[in-house]
Amino acid sequence: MNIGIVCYPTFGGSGVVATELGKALAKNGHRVHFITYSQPTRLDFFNENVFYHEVFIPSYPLFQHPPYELALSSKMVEVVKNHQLDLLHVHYAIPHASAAYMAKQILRTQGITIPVITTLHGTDITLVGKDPSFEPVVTFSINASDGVTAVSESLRRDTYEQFAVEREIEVIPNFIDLERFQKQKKDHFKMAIAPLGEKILLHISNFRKVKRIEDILRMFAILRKEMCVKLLLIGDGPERAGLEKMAREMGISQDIRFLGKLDAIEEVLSIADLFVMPSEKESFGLAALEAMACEVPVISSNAGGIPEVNIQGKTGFISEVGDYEDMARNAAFVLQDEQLPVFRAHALARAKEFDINLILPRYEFFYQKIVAQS
Ligand code: GMT
Repeated sequence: MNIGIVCYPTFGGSGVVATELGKALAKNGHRVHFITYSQPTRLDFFNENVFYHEVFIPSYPLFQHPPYELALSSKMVEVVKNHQLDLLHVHYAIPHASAAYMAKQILRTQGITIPVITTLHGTDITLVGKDPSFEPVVTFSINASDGVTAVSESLRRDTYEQFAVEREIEVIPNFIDLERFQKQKKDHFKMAIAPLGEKILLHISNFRKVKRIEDILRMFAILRKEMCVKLLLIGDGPERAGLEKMAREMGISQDIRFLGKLDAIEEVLSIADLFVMPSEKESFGLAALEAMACEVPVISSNAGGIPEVNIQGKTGFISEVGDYEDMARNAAFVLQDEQLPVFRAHALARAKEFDINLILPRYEFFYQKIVAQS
């Protein structure tokens, strides 16, 4: 098939899922056209079936906010026409689903039918999309899509509860490339970070408020009174400066490293003993799945779709959002030398259930179904 993928090119989860999906489809012989405003972070290889079309937004002094959505629709029209696309698959509803609707209408006037599939990722529904500034457009454009998928059962439920959506929503969970995400031997790195054999806790995110990283600092402060631990924090975002200050004020900063944005996260995951995800909202928790694939158990909140990934008492533990004391107790349990290998093995086994080779055919099947119906 000739598939157009529209996504955010950034480090965020939806962009990563879209890019990895496109790469896997290309390897399977489909021609994949990425349409976005800059080269997706993980689109770092050459493949004869992968094409990248940059959306250019002309500036003009009148525009306080450059109209990205219009430029995106125009680019979609151009790519669909010139490359004979069979379908457009947009990731994250805002503004991609409504931009695709506009492109579809324009193409219809030119006698071209293009099915649109929208994949809902999380905050497009649970946070941003609910805002009255966006809600009518989000509801309309989801209903106007030819096919809709959500990355978890929880997100599917939230969508029906919070929007007047009548479309059938297919749940296709996120996936993992087990060739890339596997535990590597990185003893020298582990020695450098934890020379006394300290256990290593890890968190990766975009450092937004919704991630509740302050709970990690609080649970870490409790835990380090009981055992020798280090905390690594990967990523960057609006909360980082405040968290660094908080760590200094709590007197725990000597055991914490803020590593900033990193690409080769599987290398850091390879030396981690525990992954922490205390989010207030999380439709799936891709970072937790990446950790599990590298044999790292997960201490998490019970937000959204996380319990569909992290299994209580098996691959880690789940606590109520905000209950950092419970998270600290659970972490201390998992990190015991006789427990850790068992949790590690369960984490890997669970991650294998989300192998990209199992999930990719579900997208291909869905594509065929939607194209046949259109
Ligand atoms: O986590 C974020 O804030 C980024 C966000 C995104 O859309 O880029 O991630 C969402 O999509 C990911 C991929 O489907 C999910 O794994 C994340 O759980 C989800 N984030 C939230 O729901 C907060």
